[in-house]
Amino acid sequence: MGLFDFFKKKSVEETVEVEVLYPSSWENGVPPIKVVTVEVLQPTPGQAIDIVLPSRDTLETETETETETETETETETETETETEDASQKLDSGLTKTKKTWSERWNSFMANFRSVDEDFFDDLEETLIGADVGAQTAIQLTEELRDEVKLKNAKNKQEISKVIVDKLVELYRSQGIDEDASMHFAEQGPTVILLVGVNGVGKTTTIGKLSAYYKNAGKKVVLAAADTFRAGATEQLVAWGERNDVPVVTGAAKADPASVVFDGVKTAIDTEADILFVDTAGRLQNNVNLMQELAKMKRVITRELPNEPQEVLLALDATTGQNAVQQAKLFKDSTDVTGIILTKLDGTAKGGIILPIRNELHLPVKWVGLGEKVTDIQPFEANDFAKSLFGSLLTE
Ligand SMILES: Nc1nc2c(ncn2[C@@H]2O[C@H](COP(=O)(O)OP(=O)(O)OP(=O)(O)O)[C@@H](O)[C@H]2O)c(=O)[nH]1
Ligand SMILES: [Mg+2]
Repeated sequence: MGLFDFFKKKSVEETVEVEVLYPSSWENGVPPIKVVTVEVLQPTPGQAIDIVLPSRDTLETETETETETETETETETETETETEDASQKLDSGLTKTKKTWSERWNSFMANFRSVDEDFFDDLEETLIGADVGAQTAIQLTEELRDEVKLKNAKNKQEISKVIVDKLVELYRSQGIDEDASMHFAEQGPTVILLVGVNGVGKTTTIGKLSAYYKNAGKKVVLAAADTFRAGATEQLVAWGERNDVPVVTGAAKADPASVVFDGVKTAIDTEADILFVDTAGRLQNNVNLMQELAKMKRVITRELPNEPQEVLLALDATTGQNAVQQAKLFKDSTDVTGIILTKLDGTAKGGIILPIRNELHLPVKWVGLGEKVTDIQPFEANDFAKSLFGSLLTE
């Protein structure tokens, strides 16, 4: 019986069943009708009665058990992200970038009339606006001009597909000569240095990576070589405690190279597999910063001639093109072996990964997708491109 029928009916029953409908939770055109039992207090027409409806949450949980497809999506939002697999985490980490991409894409496509010069100009502008970098945008547009398939494409969907396929291909092909793997010493400890300007996420990344490698069965040691910033050592010590890994520290303003030296000694003496070195993001000036890094490297190499295997540059994705400038600065003065692009979850500028790879020829090895210890992933160009552009094709 519907609610209206119920009111018309002069019921003398104690309770009556009514169907309630929550328009907001319609799924696939099917209204989620739910039957609730209503207690009749005053079965007099026109008189107000209280109907306690089940909350929307209850309705959704119950509906989940009824339909299989809903079960999957609902469970994702309810259970903590721990159960998310890697691609879901990447997908949700890239939400902001994807949203901007699809907005730009939709407005670009909305303006589409025919594949002419204006079309290519608009495409170039759209790509630049999406932070893929001018060089990449021009290269891509040029290649598309010659693309026969594009000229033969008959409708918006086909055109969209040709372009997006090209973008995915660009990500994939850039990675072909790129060594995005992490390198480890054949014997003895591997030293991994984290460098980058202040606030980009070096210390947090060490926290995440030390948990990652500890879980993989490696013995990890940390060295708190940022003796410059007050609180930096404590921050790393906190990560060490959280992950149950030892942290080698020095006094405030102590020579960072001496902390590195102690770290290397500890790693050797305790037969650790990996020593992560946390460095300062800011010294008196950039020259000092680079000199300090060079000194740390010398100290490491003196003890372990093949180390450091990795000098990872952390870049904050939210800074967009600025990150590319920072990378150039570091690349010129340090032997950076790879990039960690942090805070992708906090930005719509995820497209920045293209110019970093395209213009700097440095492999992106990891992506940071949040502040939690598990919010880090090895960078996979294919997965990244699919996550970024896949939705454009289905819209
Ligand atoms: N949302 C988000 N926040 C992050 C990520 N990585 C780091 N952060 C946050 O960024 C801030 C700075 O991180 P730190 O690890 O202290 O940065 P740092 O490079 O060590 O900074 P300095 O020691 O000052 O040079 C902290 O609030 C982190 O929680 C990430 O992937 N996503
Ligand atoms: Mg730090």
